[in-house]
Amino acid sequence: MAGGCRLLPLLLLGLGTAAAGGMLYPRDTPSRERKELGGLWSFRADFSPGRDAGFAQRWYRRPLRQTGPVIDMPVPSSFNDITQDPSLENYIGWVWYEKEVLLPLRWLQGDLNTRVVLRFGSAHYYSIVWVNGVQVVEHEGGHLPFEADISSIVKGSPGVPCRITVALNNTLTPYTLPPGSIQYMNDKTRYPKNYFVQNIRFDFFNYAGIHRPVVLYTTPSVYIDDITVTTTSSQSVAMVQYQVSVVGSTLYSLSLSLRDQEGKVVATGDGPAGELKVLNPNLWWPYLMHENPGYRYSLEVKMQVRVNGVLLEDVYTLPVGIRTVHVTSTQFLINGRPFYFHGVNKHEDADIRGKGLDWPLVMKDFNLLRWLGANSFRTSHYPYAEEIMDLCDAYGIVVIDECPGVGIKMPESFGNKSLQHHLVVMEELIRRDKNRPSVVMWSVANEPASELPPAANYFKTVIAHTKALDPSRPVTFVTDVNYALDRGAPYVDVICVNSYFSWYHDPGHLEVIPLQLTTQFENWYKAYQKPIIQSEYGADSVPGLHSDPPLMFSEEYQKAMLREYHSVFDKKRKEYVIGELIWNFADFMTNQGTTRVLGNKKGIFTRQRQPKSAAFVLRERYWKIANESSCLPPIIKSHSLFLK
Ligand code: BDP
Repeated sequence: MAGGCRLLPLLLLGLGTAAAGGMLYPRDTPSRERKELGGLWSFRADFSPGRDAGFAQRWYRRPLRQTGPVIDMPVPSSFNDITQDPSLENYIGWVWYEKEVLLPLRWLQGDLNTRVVLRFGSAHYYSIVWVNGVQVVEHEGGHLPFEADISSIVKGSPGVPCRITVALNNTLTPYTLPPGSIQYMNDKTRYPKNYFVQNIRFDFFNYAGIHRPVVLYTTPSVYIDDITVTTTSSQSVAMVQYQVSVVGSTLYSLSLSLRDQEGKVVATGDGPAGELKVLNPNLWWPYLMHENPGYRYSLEVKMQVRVNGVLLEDVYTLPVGIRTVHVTSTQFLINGRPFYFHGVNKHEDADIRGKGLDWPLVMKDFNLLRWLGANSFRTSHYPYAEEIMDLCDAYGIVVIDECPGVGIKMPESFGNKSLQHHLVVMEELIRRDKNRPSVVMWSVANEPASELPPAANYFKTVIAHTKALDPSRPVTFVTDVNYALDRGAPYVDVICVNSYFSWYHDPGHLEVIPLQLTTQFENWYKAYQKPIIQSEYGADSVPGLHSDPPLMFSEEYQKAMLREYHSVFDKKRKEYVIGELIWNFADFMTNQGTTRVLGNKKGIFTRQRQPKSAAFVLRERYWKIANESSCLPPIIKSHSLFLK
């Protein structure tokens, strides 16, 4: 099986451990260096019956190639689609990765003043990491970073490559996020011995592997561990509140300077907490709301400390966007101006690399988003790579940042064990993304069974915890439950509703959309008086399949469905509907099933990022909305000017 004997005790240990310390993105600064560990790693999937041979034989104690055959595996990437082996594509259990790396001597020599940290952007789903055979970190969860200070291990052997071994398990349980379950097929007349499948209640392929960059980076032994920034502003003056935590000493001094994009210092401060005053601030504006969207200052934080007579200095530079977010009963305000989400839902998904970070793909997606006139997306259904989030900050793409709370359907997934883990995941997500101006709202889940009685306390607790961690942003979760039955909605700031009229309900009947959608909005608004986002709507289309009159799965049907929805959005956005996010930006891979043709085909782009007819409909609409609602002079309303 999927390492059942080995996996479960680890998960029990891992659950509920609060996220400790900071998780600043590793950057080169005058006091820090980073070394990328991407490329080919040695790899082996543990096909032993219990999936536990790697632990029994302690594969981490020796080079992996000495314990059996290995193959080359690219990092970052999912492992599933890299080989021709179907059993690896659908593999469940422990896989092993290994990389040997030579560290620069200057990191290791002399005193212990350099700290060496090994950091994973993400690895799916449960990771254990060893360096030179010594376990350095365990982490549960597939979409958030984790790291370990490995200084004491690597300092002992300068000039010798250090061996990084990772054991990774993609098994999901009712208590993981997302949840899943292993089902044994015990009918010996129908299935071979020990046959099992992994059941999931979410609609994307459970890709696994080291999905994001692995880096080694250095800091001094006394170092800036975390920075938290929040901003308030009026037209002519903004305040940047900061908090800095330093680890390794209490006798340090801190100085801060905020520079604009020309490099001019606009404010200075000192000490671990305070406020910087910025006169005539350049605000961070969303794409298409301003001629210079995504404006970010640079906050340079400098720490100095004397250790044994030696002056140590650590410098970290954080991009800072000054903007405010407010929610009223009918509007979503960014910098005091109404913001209408005209955007998409995405996935981290592409041919061959699965969910692995891929720069050409990332850039193509941002170019398509801006071509489309999309000003926002939701990170359906898990946190995306930090590199993607950086570009949202830089280009002014507004983000609803969603945690991996997708497919929470089983009653046991609402128990205390799941809840405690969910709280930790929110801590990890907020720790990572709290300083990002593009993130305007947290989403704690997608389509949970929020009609179940325990959902009330569950979401009340998760949302309260999220707000306590970050009082500066609204919180939501995305529902597909009827307004009268949903038990989580009382606790959200914005109602996010998914509906698939004429697709999953009344398939083929486009004519029901206006009535059903209008009723949906009116019911929700009457019940809660909160603004509403249509957080998903869509229809599958097989590219190149045409039919007029429109029939399901044709490109014409997808377009016609859009138009029906849009006519209702146009009425209701004058009232309290504050956004529309198409499902989905691009076709993506799912588990195999009778309703999935090589994956989900609700993309307006194909999986290879070519436009279907619906993309042009949406593009015309998004640019029209942007032009209507923008206060920009006409000259800059041409989309090419926004492509920087
Ligand atoms: C919604 C889910 C999304 C699915 C979509 C679909 O939130 O993850 O992919 O339906 O079925 O319910 O296409």
